[in-house]
Amino acid sequence: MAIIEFPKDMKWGAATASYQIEGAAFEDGREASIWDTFCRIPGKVRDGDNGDIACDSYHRYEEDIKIMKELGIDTYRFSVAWPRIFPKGRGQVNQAGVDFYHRFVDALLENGIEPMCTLYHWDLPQALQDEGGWGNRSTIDAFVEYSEFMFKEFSGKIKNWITLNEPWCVSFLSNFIGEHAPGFKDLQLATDVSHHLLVAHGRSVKAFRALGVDGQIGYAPNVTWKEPFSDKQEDIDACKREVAWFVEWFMDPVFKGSYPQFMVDWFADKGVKMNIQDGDLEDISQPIDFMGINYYTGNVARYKEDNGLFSSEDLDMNYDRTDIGWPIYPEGFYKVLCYITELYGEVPIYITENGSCYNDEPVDGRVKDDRRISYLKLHLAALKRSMDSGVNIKGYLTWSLLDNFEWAFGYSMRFGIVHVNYRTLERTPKDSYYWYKQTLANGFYEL
Ligand code: JSK
Repeated sequence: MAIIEFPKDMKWGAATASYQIEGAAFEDGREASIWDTFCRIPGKVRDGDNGDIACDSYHRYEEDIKIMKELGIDTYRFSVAWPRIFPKGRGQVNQAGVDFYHRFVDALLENGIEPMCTLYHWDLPQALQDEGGWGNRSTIDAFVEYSEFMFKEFSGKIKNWITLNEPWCVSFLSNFIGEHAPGFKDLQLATDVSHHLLVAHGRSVKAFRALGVDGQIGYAPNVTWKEPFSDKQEDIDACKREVAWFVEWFMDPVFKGSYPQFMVDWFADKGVKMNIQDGDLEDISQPIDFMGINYYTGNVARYKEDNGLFSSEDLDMNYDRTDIGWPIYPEGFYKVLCYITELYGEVPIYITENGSCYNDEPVDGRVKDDRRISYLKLHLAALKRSMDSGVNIKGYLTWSLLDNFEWAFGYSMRFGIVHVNYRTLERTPKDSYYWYKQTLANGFYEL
């Protein structure tokens, strides 16, 4: 037994994203995003689920905010649906969509909850995809137009901004692995998308500075950790590539103004060419105020000739897995945070997502999700250990406030600390919700 205690000024919160919770998919002038389209392609999303209704938070946000207030969080991370603001991606603003986010943000502020706004959490307007989406540099300009509009409109209300959520998922998972919208399997396209996303991020940060917005801005890459199975150089190198796909690929350009050469070479060997224009890396490497880090899982891995993109394989170490099948690996959380700090210095970090999938259902009105509590305890202990090692953690936001639409898994995978009944839309706080509430109130917990 040990007491894990956090600094008094640490920020605590919970996170969600527009397409995963809002519903009201075609209300008040919102038009299609790439996820509306993708969900309608047979076989792409489990059980043919889609975000048409989701948690109906578009209509039930007052109830959701009551739940947050009762939980005692400082910060709520949500995302804005770009196609509610610009239904065609650029040009004509949809005032009804803008009004919704004003009502919502005002309600958060009235309840003493600090909004943290993600501008891009995967719901690209379909109209932009029709012109090539993130594969086309014109989407960069559309994103800057959208983000500038949001900065001006919500300046003074929203002080915490995140340009992009999980650029690895937006590029490689969506355009190379093909599991997420738009669902392509093209490594060149995915690499181009990764670069265009970073340029869009950098130019959005530039616009934020030029407008003199009062607040802080960052982005939220998802990371993992691969621990070498042995001290053989080939195992170490394989793990280094796997980690760099998430870390150095998306952070070196921002913090150092260059791509990691060993990865550029590796991709070149796969026939990938870097399509970088003059000024791109200067735009990308704008100073940011904080970095959001999303961490769920990691593993032990080793070299395996010609296996996958990086000649590596994950090992089955018999670690416990969450219900989505991801190994529980809190040590990787500690290691990757230390690694990031070693590479880029003591950049302020918010954990913008960390949490687990367990599909426990209510029994007599109670959800006994002690496995989620255990996951949280282990990861918060690793987080605390990283802070003791010099990682500059400012806050921790759990994924997710609510069970919600888990992308290609549809509604079958539940990450919430609050259960949602998708038939009645009833919310039931789980045991983990009460554990989190107590931990926030105390500033410590017993491991
Ligand atoms: C959860 C990562 C944002 C928020 C949450 C999914 C994810 C993922 C999901 C990787 C992945 C699949 C599948 C196969 C092989 C790669 C959401 N986060 N979430 N975060 N990350 N092989 N590699 N070595 O819902 O909206 O990969 O990948």
